[in-house]
Amino acid sequence: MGLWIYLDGKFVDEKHAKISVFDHGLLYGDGVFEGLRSYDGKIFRLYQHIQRLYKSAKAILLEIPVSMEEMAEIIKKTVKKNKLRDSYIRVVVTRGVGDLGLDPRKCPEPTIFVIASRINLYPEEYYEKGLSVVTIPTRRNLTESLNPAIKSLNYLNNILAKIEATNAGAMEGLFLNNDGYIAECTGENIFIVVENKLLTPPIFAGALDGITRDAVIQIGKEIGLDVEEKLLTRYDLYNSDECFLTGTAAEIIPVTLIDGRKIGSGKLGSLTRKIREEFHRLVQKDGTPI
Ligand code: PXG
Repeated sequence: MGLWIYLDGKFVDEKHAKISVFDHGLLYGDGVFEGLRSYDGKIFRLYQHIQRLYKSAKAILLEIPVSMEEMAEIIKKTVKKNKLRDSYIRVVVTRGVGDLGLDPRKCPEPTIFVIASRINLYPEEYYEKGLSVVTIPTRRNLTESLNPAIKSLNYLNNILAKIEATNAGAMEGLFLNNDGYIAECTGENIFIVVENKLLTPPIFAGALDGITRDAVIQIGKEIGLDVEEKLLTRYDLYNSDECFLTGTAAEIIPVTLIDGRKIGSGKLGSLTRKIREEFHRLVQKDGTPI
């Protein structure tokens, strides 16, 4: 027996969890999603993720046909049904089935599915030795075109970036925005440590308003760092003492090489280690019980 997938009001075996070839999520990437995580039976920042999902949906004029409270129940039930305590949860809402034209008015009913499974983004050793990251040629989507704050099903911008990073022999790709400032990585936000300062690009630079990012900003303040959201250049990154990425899937992972420049000592830095320890404490303590 595989996983139980929540699909439009029912739990179905993963083999039978199928959606139509006429679903506009597939035909046009017309939809939104979230990636959450549960730790020891508690979903980290559940309501923050749900709020972001509904904001993404609102931005694309997609009305999710269940309330936020119902969505929370659906997510909790999906984790429970799969008897998972530590899980990665994917929530997807598409425009639904329509015809072969773009017009969303032809899609009367959004499709909703939730997958609760596991994820292992980077091999464990990289959490100690750090990732190598390269700046990639593709620029982050323009805010005025497809706002990176929308977690839409159209991730081609990110996928192209990932391919470019892989082709360059790096583990991750660093996006610049169209003005040349640092935006984020393909599926993670970016931070640097400079002396006692913790710096990260503002959301308007072309980053997702990351929930891990938000938790790290809170942790940074709690441990006495000066936290600042600031436009950053590659020069700032190359000359930082420490650099790390944040994301639900990756959690907190150090970066020790950027475009061939060694960052700080070239190993996991002490503040990154400290922030990661605090983050692990937070996810075990906080969270909505399933
Ligand atoms: N930026 C982007 C573009 C993301 O997709 C983050 C930042 C981090 O946000 P959170 O809220 O998770 O701290 C994300 C989310 C993957 C994968 O498999 C990663 C994400 C989403 C989907 C898949 O690498 N990260």
